[in-house]
Amino acid sequence: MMDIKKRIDELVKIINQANVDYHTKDQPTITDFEYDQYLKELIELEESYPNYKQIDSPTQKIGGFVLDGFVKVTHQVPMMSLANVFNEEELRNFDDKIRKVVPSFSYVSELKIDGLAVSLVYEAGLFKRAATRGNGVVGEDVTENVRTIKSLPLKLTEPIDIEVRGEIYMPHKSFKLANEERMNQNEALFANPRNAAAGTIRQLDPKIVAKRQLDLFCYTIVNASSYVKTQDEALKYLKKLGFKVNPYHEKLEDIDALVNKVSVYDSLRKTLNYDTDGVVIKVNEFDLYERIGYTAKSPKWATAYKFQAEQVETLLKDITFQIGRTGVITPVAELEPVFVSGTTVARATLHNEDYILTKDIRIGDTVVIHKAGEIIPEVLHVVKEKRTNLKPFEMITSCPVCGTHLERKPGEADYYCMNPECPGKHINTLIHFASRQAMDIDTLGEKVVEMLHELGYLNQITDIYLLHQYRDELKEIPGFGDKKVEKLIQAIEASKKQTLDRLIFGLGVKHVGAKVAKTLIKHYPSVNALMEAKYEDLIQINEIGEMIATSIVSYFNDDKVKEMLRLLSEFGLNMTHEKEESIAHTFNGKTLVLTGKMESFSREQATEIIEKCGGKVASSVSAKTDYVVAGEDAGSKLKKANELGVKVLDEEEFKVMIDGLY
Ligand code: 0OX
Repeated sequence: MMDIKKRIDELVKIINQANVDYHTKDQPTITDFEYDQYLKELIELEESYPNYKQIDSPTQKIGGFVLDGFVKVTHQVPMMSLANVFNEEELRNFDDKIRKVVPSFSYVSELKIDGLAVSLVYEAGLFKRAATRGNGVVGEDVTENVRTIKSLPLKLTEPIDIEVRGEIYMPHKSFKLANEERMNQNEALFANPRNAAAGTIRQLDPKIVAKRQLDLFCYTIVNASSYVKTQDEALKYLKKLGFKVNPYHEKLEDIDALVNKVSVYDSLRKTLNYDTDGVVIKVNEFDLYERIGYTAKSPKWATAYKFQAEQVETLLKDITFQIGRTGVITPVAELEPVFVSGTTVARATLHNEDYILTKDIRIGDTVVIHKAGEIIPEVLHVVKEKRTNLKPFEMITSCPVCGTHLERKPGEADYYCMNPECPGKHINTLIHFASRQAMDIDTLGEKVVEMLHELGYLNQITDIYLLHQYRDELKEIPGFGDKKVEKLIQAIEASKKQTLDRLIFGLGVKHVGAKVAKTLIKHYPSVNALMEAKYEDLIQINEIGEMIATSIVSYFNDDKVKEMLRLLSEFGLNMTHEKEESIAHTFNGKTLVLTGKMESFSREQATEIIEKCGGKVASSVSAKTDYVVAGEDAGSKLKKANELGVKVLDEEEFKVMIDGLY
């Protein structure tokens, strides 16, 4: 037993150090593979020996239980915000005011991170609580979410009581991934990394937060003068304690030094993998703070010099309208192409009618554009002096594709084409239906769908399953040919066997992403059952709220949808979900643990097969385990199985037992 405790201690040390090297210092010391192996071993040991779980165990960063809501927290010391200055004159004014009160002092400049402020409480060096700023006096307890941030130290290098503040942000890479996922889940995209970080920190499921890869820079010690004398020392001390401190800060003798530096900070922006929106300047000496004083909201000894976001002027040639899969109509600015923040931009979103009217954007205007979050092109405002067009924008009233009258729902900013037959919708519906996460018809990608749509072969989902009738014609299309058409038809045929959740997700029901589809089929194991689903029953399901339930009921109640599903069933698509218990198999009701590498199956495939047989796959071996399936290089789990006398199956034995199921 002592050995196990020692190993757990050792693993905690190794992984915590690896986290510091990778996430705080940006200098990885072990490979991702080694990291995963250590973490896996630690998770297993902690599951088997929960008494030995360390208080600063890195397994806490995976995200624990789902929360009911966020508890309010009153900050011991209010969280102040920063006043802003936008040019050199305002910056010098800020400096003048201070010099009137205190004659001699220095400054510290810090890169301003564009995220959301958070306060972190440590007791005896251990992470206890994290809270958002809220209104500055009362924030929300987001401890469990912040705990998942890899660079957050759970244990400081000194056993002190301390409250620290910093900025949570979402790196560009995580932002891109988060938006890709939202796109796949049929959800509205985050406008910029700050919104994404704020939205993520308010997630009730810390596991989702862990996946989103937020990060954190710390910059303030509350009651700092009890620890150090200057901000410069505070930053050094924070670093020493184990916090991640942004490297771009320095001590400056006077305001001229900062004026000379602003452009350096500004040009850094393009090279960083996170958003910054300015430079923060703070008086360095803490003993001067009381004398310089505070306004109601912010200290007078600090200010933020805000960068001008890179903005360029260009001509708005036209406003076109894009129709989404759900029928939502999005106005798009067609621009004279310009170079901004690293790429040429020719189109930018105009969001919705209200956005255009509020900013009074008109076709022919010279507009100023930027990239929100350095990524998404956006029209900021119009250069009114250059206006020649006197005709204000008018939202279209009918669908640009099918001509149906558009509807704006009460309380929503968007217009919708409600015609379920609208081909404009269908092309997106078709692309989505065939996509990897849905029916996975890999030869039916976006370009092929577009082409077949243009040629009149594909207008709605059911047309996909009629394509084989046009085999010979399709082979004549330039770029298609024999092989490609045969492959396409085979892939379409194979898709008929896809699981029900993929079909449901593929239909593109508003608010029904891949995850919701998986949940749905557990409760409604057939398309017919779903068509009968009642709103009152749907909202009883965890994960399904009023919005999703309403959307499901209204989708399946449509006669056209019913007819489409009837046809799909007639074509031979799988319309049911086999409940696991229905198969009588040796693994039915049994718990299996997978370890090592199998030649013929990936972990996911093996899990799927076991679940099909009615079995369950657990991550660690215990007395409750019925079988351990051991592939090549099986490690500690195999050892444990042998110690506990759990039946071990090698790959061959496993194959025999699942004969016919793979
Ligand atoms: C930042 C940042 C924000 C201390 C007292 C008022 C503001 N976003 O990077 N705030 C502060 O300082 C607090 N420093 C920063 N670097």
